[in-house]
Amino acid sequence: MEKNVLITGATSGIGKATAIRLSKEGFNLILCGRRTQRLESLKNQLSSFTEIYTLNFDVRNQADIKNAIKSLPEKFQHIDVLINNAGNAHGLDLIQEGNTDDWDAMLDINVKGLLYMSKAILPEMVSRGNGHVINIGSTAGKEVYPKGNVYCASKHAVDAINQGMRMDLNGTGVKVGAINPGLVETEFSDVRFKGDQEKANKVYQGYKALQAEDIADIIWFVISRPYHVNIADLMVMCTAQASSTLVDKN
Ligand code: NDP
Ligand code: 8X3
Repeated sequence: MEKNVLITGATSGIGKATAIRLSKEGFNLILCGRRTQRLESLKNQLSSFTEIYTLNFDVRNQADIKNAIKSLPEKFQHIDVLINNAGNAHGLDLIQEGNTDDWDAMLDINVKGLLYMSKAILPEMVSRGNGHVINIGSTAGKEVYPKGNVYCASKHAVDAINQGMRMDLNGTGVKVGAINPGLVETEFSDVRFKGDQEKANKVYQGYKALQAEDIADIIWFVISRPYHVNIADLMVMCTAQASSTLVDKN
């Protein structure tokens, strides 16, 4: 049977690059995001390579997720691979100066959104005795950096959930693993700095950051291993980066 892969956050960055990569590797794709126009144009771009279905919802809304998954046509109802990728940082502030709306967004999207998606899809994987969940964490889930406070907390939560999922699903046939990138040049910093392009561009200046396509390559590698091989927890940084706070910029 052809494999169906569901990607959250497919309208941009890592999710979009993964959709493009996997479309050329024989996977059928369910592409999710809030920006409908971007979903439709990606569907048009990739439909000559594979079958694409788009779903438009906010991962914060559990009811919308459930309805979206229920609405899938029969062909797409078995989801072989769930890529929990949707997420962002909102702000980069000292904890005492942080914006509570930003905190809510990061915890609701990066943590609860990932949980709601998993809750909507895991029971079907378990009943089939087969499936693969890939959680996109971050180096920010492995170490904390100044002003990263709540974003780092959200990604530490993803790290914990990834471990917990792997334990709870042990014996069900469902594989679980995380990919934890360092700095990747996407719209991530535009979102973090609320459209301040100058600040966003600065993050990637003076060195070669990871590109979204680099992570897409890794995701392809992870999902194309034989069934008995599970990449449980992978960390990747660009060569110029040694830790969240040590980047060789010249
Ligand atoms: P982008 O900003 O380029 O993409 C973020 C994606 O998430 C978009 O497709 C966006 O879609 C989706 N998204 C955000 N909020 C919601 C929401 N409420 N509901 C549904 N979808 C949402 O960033 P990246 O590609 O860089 O980020 C993807 C993942 O990678 C995130 O989890 C991020 O934390 C992680 N990551 C990123 C790193 C980086 O340096 N870039 C490093 C390590 C991890 P839309 O707005 O259309 O809904
Ligand atoms: C994204 C990378 O360093 O901005 O998770 O936290 S970083």
